[in-house]
Amino acid sequence: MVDLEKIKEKFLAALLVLTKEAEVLNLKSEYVGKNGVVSEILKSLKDMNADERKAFGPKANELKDFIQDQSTMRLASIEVLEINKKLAEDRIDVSLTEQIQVKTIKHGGFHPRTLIQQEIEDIFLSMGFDVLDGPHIEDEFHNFEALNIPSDHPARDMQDTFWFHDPHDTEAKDKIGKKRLLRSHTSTIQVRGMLGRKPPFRFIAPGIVFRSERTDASHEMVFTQLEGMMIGKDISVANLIYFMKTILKEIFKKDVEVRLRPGYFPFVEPGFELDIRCLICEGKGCSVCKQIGWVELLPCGMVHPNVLKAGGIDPEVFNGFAFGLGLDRLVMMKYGIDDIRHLQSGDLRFNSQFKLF
Ligand code: FA5
Repeated sequence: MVDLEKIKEKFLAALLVLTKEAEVLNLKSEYVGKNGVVSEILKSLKDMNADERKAFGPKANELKDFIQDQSTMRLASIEVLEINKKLAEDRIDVSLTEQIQVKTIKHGGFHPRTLIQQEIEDIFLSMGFDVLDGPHIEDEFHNFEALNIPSDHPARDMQDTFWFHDPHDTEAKDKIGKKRLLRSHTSTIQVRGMLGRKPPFRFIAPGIVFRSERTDASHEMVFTQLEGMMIGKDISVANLIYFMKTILKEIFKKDVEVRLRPGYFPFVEPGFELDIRCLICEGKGCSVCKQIGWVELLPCGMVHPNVLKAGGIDPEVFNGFAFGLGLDRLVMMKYGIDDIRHLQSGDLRFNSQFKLF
């Protein structure tokens, strides 16, 4: 009588070292295949007498089932091993890809205007200002009327505005009765900002503006301003001047020479022009400062009562200041850029000189 236990042990010892699917299938066939060891034993049952068959038959069948089950389990574990091996081989080596990128892809840099704008926004945010945005396509109310510049006011000619209609055609209005234009300054945001707030408040609003102007070293047709407004009680010109100087010191990280002179803007009273000593020529005279050694940078003033009224604020109770920083000119002064047109050139050799991402 064959020893089924020995056959079982031999099968198991052989099975456990196998690592390939084909090897397992071969082993299984050696035992329970058509002419396999166990299959032959089962065939021999018919030659046994009834008692032997009764004692041996179930054990032989159990062995057959055991071999089949063990083979199936081994096949499943080999499949898992192979999947894991494949995953390990296909793993993406991120550091390798990066090395390749460094060689083949050039990294860009932030535009210098973006760098300065972010820096200024951070300074103002740290002083409790909100940062607002506004539409580039404006109506004449926000660009002029709300700023104390009615349609017959000569100050409308101070900024050569791009209109969507003939500005002299009084009938020319859009479907909802408004004359549209490309905003000529960020002061449009003053009334928009005031209407949603109760004093005291303070905000800045950076953004591009559009003017039909002849370009030169310090003038563009599309340029950037940064509007600022602070409204509260008992705000004075001294506060305004201190504030402007502090901001310039923060931006330039050193004392810069500035001068304040009277300036006329219908939306402030009194109004000032704050000029900076030209840092391109150090005041000697160049194309940026038009040979005068000073650059107009930061007009400002105390908000006119009519503007406060347009913003829903009682001028008898509250007052405040506003300013309109020329951001492109500030960038020029900070980085020593001698022509504003470089900023809009799109020339990557220019842009890549500044801080990388
Ligand atoms: C204004 O636009 C006023 N809205 C500023 C203001 C706001 C005054 C609040 C008082 C209170 P102005 O036209 O001067 O003002 O322009 C402001 C600044 O923008 C200038 O000092 C200058 O730095 C810059 N700027 C003006 N025109 C150009 C231009 N064509 N190209 C580049 N920068 C310009």
